[in-house]
Amino acid sequence: MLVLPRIFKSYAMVAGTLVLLAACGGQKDQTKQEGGSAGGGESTSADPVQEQRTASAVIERIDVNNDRKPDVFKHYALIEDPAGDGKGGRLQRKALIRKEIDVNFDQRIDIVEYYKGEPGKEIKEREEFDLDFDGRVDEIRKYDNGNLTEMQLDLGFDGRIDTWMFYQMTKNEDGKDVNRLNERRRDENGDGVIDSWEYYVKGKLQKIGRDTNGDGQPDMFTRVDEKK
Ligand SMILES: [Ca+2]
Ligand SMILES: [Ca+2]
Ligand SMILES: [Ca+2]
Ligand SMILES: [Ca+2]
Repeated sequence: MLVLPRIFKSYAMVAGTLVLLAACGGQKDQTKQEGGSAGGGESTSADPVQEQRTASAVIERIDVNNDRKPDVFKHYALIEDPAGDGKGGRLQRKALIRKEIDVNFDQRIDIVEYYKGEPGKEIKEREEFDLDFDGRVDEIRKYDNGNLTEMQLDLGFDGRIDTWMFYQMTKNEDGKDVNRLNERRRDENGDGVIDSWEYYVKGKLQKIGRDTNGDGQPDMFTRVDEKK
C-alpha cells in the first residue's frame, strides 16, 4: 500500500473544514453581526460574498474566515436563456466554470476546480491541488461525466508528477456501480521515467510490472498473491 505523507491528512482536514465553512457561511449570519453598526458602505465591504459582474461573466468572491479577504472565488459565464424571463424580457443564467479556493488563508490559491455544463447542471472535469502550499500544483484529478478517471501526484514535491492513478467504473459484488483504482504507475527514482506499473482487479492489486531495460515500458511482471 502507498503510504501518504502526513501533509495529505492534515490538508484533507483543512480542506474539509473549509468546504463546510463555505457551505454554511451565509450572508444572513453576517448581516446580523453587522446589523447594529452604522454606515451602508461598511456593511457592503463586510458582506462575505462580493459579486463582480460584466456583460458576459460573474465573479463571486467569498470570505470564509471573516478577515475581509476573499478565500473562495467562483467564476461564472453568463448564458442567455432562450426562453427569456417569461415576461418578454431577457434572462441570463450563471454557469459555474471555475472555483478557486485558498485553503490556508494566505491569499494564495491552493485548489482550482474546473467545471463544464449548462447553468444548474455543471459537472467537475478537473481539479488541481497545491498540497504543501508552495504555489506549485502537486495533485491533479481528472473527471469524466463526474467520475474520477485519473489522478496525478507529485509525492516527491519536486514539481514533477511521479504517480499516476487510473480509475474505472465497474460493478461491485452487489451489482452496484463503483469507481475503482485500475492501474497505478510510478516513477520511483524521480527521473521522469515510469519504473513500476501496478494492475488492480476489483480494487485489489493483481500484478506488478517493472521496466528493467529503461525503455519506459514494463517488461517483467510479478503476480501478487491475494493471501499474503
Ligand atoms: Ca478570508
Ligand atoms: Ca493558500
Ligand atoms: Ca505544491
Ligand atoms: Ca524512474
